[in-house]
Amino acid sequence: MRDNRVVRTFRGAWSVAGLAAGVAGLATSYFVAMAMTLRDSPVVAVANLVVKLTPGWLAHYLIEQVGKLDKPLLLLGIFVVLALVFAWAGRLARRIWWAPALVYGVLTMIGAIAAREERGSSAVDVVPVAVGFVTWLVALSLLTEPLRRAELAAPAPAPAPAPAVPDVTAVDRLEPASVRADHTRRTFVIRAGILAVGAVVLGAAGRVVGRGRRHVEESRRLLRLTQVTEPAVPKGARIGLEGVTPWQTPNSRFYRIDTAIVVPAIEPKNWSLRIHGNVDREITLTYADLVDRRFTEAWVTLCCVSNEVGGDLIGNAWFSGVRVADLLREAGVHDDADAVLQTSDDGWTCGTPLTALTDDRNAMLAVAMNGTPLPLEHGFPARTVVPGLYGYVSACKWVVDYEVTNFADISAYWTDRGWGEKGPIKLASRIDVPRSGAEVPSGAVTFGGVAWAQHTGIEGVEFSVDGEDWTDAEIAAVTSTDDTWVQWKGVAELAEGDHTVRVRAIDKDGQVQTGVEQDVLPDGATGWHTLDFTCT
Ligand SMILES: Nc1nc2c(c(=O)[nH]1)N[C@H]1C(S)=C(S)[C@@H](COP(=O)(O)O)O[C@H]1N2
Ligand SMILES: [Mo]
Repeated sequence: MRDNRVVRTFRGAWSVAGLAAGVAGLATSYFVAMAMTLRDSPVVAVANLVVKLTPGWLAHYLIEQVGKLDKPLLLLGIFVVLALVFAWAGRLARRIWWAPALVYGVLTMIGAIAAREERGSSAVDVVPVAVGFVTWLVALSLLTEPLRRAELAAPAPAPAPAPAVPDVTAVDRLEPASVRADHTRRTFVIRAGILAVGAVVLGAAGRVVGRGRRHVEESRRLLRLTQVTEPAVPKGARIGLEGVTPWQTPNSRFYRIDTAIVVPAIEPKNWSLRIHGNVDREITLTYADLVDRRFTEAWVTLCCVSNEVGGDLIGNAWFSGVRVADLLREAGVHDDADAVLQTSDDGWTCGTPLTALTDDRNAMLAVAMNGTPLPLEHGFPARTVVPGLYGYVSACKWVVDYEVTNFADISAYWTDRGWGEKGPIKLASRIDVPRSGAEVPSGAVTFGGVAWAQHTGIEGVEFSVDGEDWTDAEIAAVTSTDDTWVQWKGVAELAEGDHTVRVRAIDKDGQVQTGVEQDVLPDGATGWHTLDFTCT
């Protein structure tokens, strides 16, 4: 006689296995995200991505229908979809054991893309989804293994089932088989139970672990930095050509480089900076001390030494903070010192030339970026910004220690790894328009981009098409400090066909940007940015 009861129970069990495995993976990924103090768990990152991808008209329609674009509602929706997909993956496993891996792979890809789209994300931010993926695979095989055994042990339906199911008709129907089935069923229930409890425990632990960052985000949100002003892009800084990188880089688009797998989450009240070493008086500055001091504000273009020719590891923001020169003067720097060894809360170090911190440039212990307290990823609550030096020798984020010292006596994170000691930013320029490989109408073709020579200033920009003579480009007005990049544009009359354009800049010392190509290691790339495009 056909035993439908057993078969039906099992089909449900496969869905339950899928669901339990799915939840377990969500829990581990959530926990890892919180332990890494990432801004959001993968699911929340996906919700953010959905919001970002929702076309304007649809958002508008939803707002009219539902009243607002509701994040909790969206999250609920995502969880419902996930639950269905998880259950489906479990059922797929019954017939095609490897099919769930594909389903999980797709979910993992979506999660990884969402994680990378998060503000200030870095490559390691995909670790939580990767952990979730592994959890899904392990948990599902743990749960489906007893189910497979139970199916083999269970009395088979009378007519042979679909061919993909192993031929179990030969299994005997005596007592031991059903005992075995009972046993494997118990194994299944126990494993599912352990996974469920584990998921709940991890979820709770993740909440506790993530609380640190949430508190700091909240403290940051509540800060009122009265001396910080809103950024106002100087008149004339924009060249007015579409496609050229915006002069001001919003915090959400600002490149991020650091060695921190876990972004330090520091409460302002727990932060202090110690200034010591070759000084008359050691100083310890609290956050309250810091924001009580007189502020300085400036546009500064930060650049990474790892920025390749034509690369985008560069950004321009309005920074607010106190002058490092003033702090060092109060500490009383000894004459024989030539360096400040900066240390961040996470132990990263850099050695900065003392002169760059004490001369007339606006070297700053910054607390705000583009008019808001520093984002956690960019060094909250305080970081150093030194115009004219690459980040790796100057722009210490989450900085907690300035040791006045000598280059001869110190080693720092990147200089230990073969990078140059001093790190002045090199004169450079980039083409943003047209894009490499673009097709543009023949005739008058417009070129544009940015050029920089922080703390020296850009005098001019030249471009050359198809190896012809260098032509002067028009450059936008520069701010008074010369510490920012400059937008440029130019026009050339071109016939149909393939073309090549290159750019070079001239700084205010009269130095012409070199065409000698050099790699980023050890102290920054050189060479002319060159790209190909086609006129149609
Ligand atoms: N604590 C800390 N500060 C750091 C780094 C780091 O790894 N750790 N990287 C430096 C490098 S190499 C650069 S280019 C800048 C980048 O700053 P940003 O991430 O705010 O753009 O930060 C600098 N400050
Ligand atoms: Mo860097």
